[in-house]
Amino acid sequence: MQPLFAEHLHVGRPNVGDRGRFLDRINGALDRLWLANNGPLVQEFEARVAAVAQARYCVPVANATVGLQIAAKAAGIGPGDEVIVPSFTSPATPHAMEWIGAVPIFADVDTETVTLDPHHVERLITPRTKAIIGVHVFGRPCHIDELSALADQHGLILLFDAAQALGCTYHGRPIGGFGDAEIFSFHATKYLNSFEGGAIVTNDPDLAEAARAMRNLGLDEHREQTYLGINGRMTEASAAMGLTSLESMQDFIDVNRRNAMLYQDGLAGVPGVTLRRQAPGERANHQYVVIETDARDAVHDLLLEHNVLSRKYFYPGCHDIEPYRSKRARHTPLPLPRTEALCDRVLSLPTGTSIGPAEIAGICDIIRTACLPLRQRLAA
Ligand code: T4K
Repeated sequence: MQPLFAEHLHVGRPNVGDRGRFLDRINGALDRLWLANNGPLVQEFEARVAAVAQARYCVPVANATVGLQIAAKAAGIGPGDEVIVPSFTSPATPHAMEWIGAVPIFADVDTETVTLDPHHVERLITPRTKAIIGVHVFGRPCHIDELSALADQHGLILLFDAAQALGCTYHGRPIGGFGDAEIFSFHATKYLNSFEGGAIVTNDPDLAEAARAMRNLGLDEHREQTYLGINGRMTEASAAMGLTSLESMQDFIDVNRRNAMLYQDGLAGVPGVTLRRQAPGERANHQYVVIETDARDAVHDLLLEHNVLSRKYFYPGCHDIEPYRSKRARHTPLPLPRTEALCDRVLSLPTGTSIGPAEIAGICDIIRTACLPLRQRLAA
């Protein structure tokens, strides 16, 4: 069979902004001989991200995983503390907690937003619970009001894994200013990338100060060793890319939005396929185009035959991966029926600036074929 596409199409193809601006920044760093340790580009990036998020403080870090670890420690989460997280997320979310000795406890999601179901979270709260981490999955904001009320009522820390949600809003306010802190990712596969990178954003001065020191081996601004630290520093090269990406942020979002609409039209009427929607009335970054279908594996495999590398984000659920699967009774005290159903049905499709109308039309045709009843498919 001749594949429809000669080259691989990827879900996470990086968006690249103005190369000239990026190279100028890199040259500046080389001229200054300042490449790491909170250099001027990192500081500029910090200010820009804080402005986008409308948060008082931003602490750029090497990636969102280490950002989650640092934010959790800075907020006061420690060994043995139970932290309620969704299972429907990147392994980065629970792994970051497990690495600092905390105990991820998996909660179910609701099917509309695929983010933490606050009712389920409430049932999981015990005297050992220290925190809740909501994840704005595919950029769709969590039930922030309900989770905030729960956190207040039970005296819990509330963090948001906002790795996928830069540029999205909740009740019209940018993601980044909610809970005790939120954590962004600028990994190459995110629509706004800094090669690798992340940022902790918060309105809490103490948390910001602790996080700033912790990312630098625990050294505070006076070079006093005040905290247990780690190397979570962002480099100047990453900040150069991040700043350049920020200048094209709206262009990237516009392309993503156009692509999402093309997929919506192209998949209309395909039996058994639904496209995940963004929150009504909110601004979205549209960086993930996600379908749900019972024929997920057939769709995935046929796309692969045509060189389209779709991604099963998130499959399996984190409660079903090690080290959590072996200690299911500890990490998953309640069944997660909605997560399990979702994990078997979701598929992320290529989008971003390397994907255009022709690619999307082809991908939609392949999906339509994969969803035909077998007899019609063989005849197609
Ligand atoms: N929380 C959430 C909710 C997250 O989604 C993530 C990351 C994190 C926390 C942690 O953030 P970081 O610590 O990474 O900052 C990818 C990304 O590696 C990961 O960052 C992301 N979530 C996750 C959803 O997706 P993989 O294993 O699927 O990525 P990979 O390397 O297979 O790349 C995906 C596709 O992109 C491939 O087809 C190849 C293509 N690609 C990739 C890279 C890196 C390119 O074309 N160019 C590239 O430079 O996890």
